[in-house]
Amino acid sequence: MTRTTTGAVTERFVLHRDPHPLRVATFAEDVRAGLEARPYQLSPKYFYDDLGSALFEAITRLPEYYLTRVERDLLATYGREIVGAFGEPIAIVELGSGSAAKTRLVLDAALERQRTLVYRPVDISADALIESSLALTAAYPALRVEAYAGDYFPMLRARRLASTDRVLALFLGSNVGNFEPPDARELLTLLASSLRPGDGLLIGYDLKKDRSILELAYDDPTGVTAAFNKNVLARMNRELGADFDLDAFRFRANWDDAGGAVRSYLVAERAQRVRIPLAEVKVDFSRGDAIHTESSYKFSRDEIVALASRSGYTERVTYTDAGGRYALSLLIVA
Ligand code: SAH
Ligand code: AVI
Repeated sequence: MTRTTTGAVTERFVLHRDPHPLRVATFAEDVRAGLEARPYQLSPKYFYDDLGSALFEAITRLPEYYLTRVERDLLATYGREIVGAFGEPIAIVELGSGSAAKTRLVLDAALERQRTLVYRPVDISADALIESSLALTAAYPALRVEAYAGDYFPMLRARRLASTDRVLALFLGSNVGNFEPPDARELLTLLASSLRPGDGLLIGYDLKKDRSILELAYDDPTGVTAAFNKNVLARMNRELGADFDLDAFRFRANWDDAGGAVRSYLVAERAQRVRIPLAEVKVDFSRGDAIHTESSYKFSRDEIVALASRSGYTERVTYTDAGGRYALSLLIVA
């Protein structure tokens, strides 16, 4: 079913969303499939309920998590040049917008060139999406927000982004790194097919670097990232009636050099049975059993350019910080 509910929240903010009961059923089905699989796995998209989005925002402020700060600096330096690569007016689409804090740098650059602007954020975290959309329409009188609360894939398959305007799509924050390579390719291909030749995709990604820097960025000493991961257990307790004991799991993040990703896990500290009534599943964990919660792939520029060309884009320009930590590539739909 692809029913959605749509409503004008304010005069310049329209929200499209999946009806709530369907979202809970999908969560339950995905949890059952992931905990019946070996090794156990859960999709990182379920980190992001209201609390998960707030914990992610806290991560972006950690000294060890350099990604957000470096990307913000790149957008502050090159935002005008990026927007200037297109004729005006443009509309801006964003996948996984979150708080959209860095997006403001792109909106500022666009609004220097055109009087009004349409911004179309997509995010699975409805609370974060509504909060950021309200904040943006309040801060930018010339902005109209058409937001979509839901998963990227069904939204793109339903062609909800079709537009006659020139579009600059944003996929920031190394979000692409949370997809397995075939899924990243499918997502970028779907996005290209919803855009038109000549439209742009600005993709932000973390570059490969020393293991020690990466492992510290993903397992910070304050434990914010551990709490962010454990929130998926808490969320199953809240929404699916599960009885996870959060203290019985320990968080671990390791750089997998062969795979090119930081892999995150929640590891059972002791043997235990967990019941998840709404997913109709019982799991008997042995001590040391790990649930894979997230992969964060790291890239070289060449890898992104190759992924882009297999997905229907050509590279216009790539920007990197002086330390070579992070990159933004402006891709054009071929
Ligand atoms: N762009 C922001 C936020 C990144 S966090 C930044 O760079 O800081 C990742 C965001 O993507 C979250 O807001 C999360 O809710 C959203 N997200 C993750 N998986 C998603 C999916 N499958 N479909 C839609 N949104 C998703
Ligand atoms: C949103 N995503 C790109 C983050 C990342 O870096 O993989 C999520 C995150 N996980 C742990 N810290 C941050």
